Amino acid sequence: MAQSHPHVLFVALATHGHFNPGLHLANILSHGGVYVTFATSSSVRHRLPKLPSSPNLSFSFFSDGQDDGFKLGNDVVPFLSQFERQASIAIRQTILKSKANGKPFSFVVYSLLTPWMADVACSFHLPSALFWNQSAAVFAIYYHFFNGYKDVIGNAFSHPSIQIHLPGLPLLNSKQLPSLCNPANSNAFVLKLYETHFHVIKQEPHLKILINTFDDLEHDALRAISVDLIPIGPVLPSLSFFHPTNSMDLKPYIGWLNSKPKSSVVYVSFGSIAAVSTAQLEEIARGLLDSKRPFLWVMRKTSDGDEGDLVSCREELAAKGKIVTWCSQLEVLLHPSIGCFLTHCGWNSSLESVACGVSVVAFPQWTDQSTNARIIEESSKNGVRLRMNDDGIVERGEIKKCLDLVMGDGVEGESLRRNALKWKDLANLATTKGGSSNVNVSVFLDFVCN
Ligand code: BUP
Repeated sequence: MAQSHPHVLFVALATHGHFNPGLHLANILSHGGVYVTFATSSSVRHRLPKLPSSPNLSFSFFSDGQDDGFKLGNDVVPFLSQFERQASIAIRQTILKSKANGKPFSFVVYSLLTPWMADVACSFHLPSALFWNQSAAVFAIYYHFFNGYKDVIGNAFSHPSIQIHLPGLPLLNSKQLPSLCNPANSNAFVLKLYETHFHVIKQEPHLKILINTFDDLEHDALRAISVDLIPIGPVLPSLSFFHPTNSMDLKPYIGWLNSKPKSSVVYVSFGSIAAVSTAQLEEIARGLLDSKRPFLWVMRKTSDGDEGDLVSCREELAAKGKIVTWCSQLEVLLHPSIGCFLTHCGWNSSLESVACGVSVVAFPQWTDQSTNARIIEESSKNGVRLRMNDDGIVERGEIKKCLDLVMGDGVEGESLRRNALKWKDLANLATTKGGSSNVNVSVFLDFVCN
């Protein structure tokens, strides 16, 4: 029987890679006839992406100790453990309050790295679903890792020249596996969170697992293991909402992009967490200058200081390109002057480049990004991956070479750009009415409402 007022509690971690897609999904669900309360840290309040408004979406913010401004250093453990501690208390209170207010929750959706939410939901007898905001390939690799293949995967890291076979997946080498699986430098705390997710999945074989990908993009990876994954991506708001020509306020960097020829600009961003070394930053700067193309570069302030101060050629960079500390990435990727995305391959950035039809120069840093770079280079073939030297640095010559390849007139560049546009169409098809992801969202909504 359909519930009169289905009310979903959506919980997401307070980092952009998690709350951005989480909020987009919460918004999509709220447009599908359910009330959604999006619960996350109050530090997110000022960092929320622009969204089409929805009367059925509300927020519940709680303190995670970062209220004076979000600071995430290279060590994510204090942040994650504090988030878990404070969130699990606050969310229990939110659930109790919703009962007292006569708008009780009927369903919980929680995203990656909040596996403790399964217990919280269970203790209130609420059904729950996991929103896996990484790729299906990464899901399948972790699945194998926690189900008998830890040594095989570890061996790949000890012998970088070998390729390993994991059931249902293509041959993979250590540069294509999530870095957390490397026994030499794995972050035990974060790995434990992943392990808990897979423990929950084993305990609850009927757990709905929504995944931010789409069938055409990861057809084989979605079927690599015997867990039922529900592809609903790319989870993004309608892109017309983000189109620069629809923007009410003209941001200075959009004004700058407006002054550049079509497909001429390199957009550079390493996401909201990863920080590159000073030596690497210098090579990127020199590679960009040598390529003689205009660029828009997101240089974030990090716990180590302003990345821009670390580059010797800062003035030259400012003369040739535009440097910002943050931008509205979807608006930028949709801008006609963007010709290529030099990216760290966070899964959101990878999917956003697909959805916007922008070809990629892939520069993965850690966690799932190496696997994402493999998808870009070998599966969707909408980009190339930079190669490191023996000291682990990508040199300026390599950066210039790859930018020239992706943006140049050669056959390879043309093919990458054609593929990028093909994927844009396929992503759009998947999410429009009747498309594979759109149908999956509708089926999930029926499940939540009944
Ligand atoms: Br930087 C930046 N503007 O300037 P990923 C990022 N974003 O809108 P991450 C902006 O943050 P993980 C900026 O569009 C994407 O939705 C971007 O997520 C947005 O990388 C999100 O790409 C970044 O997944 O997370 O944040 O480094 O470590 O999970 O890869």
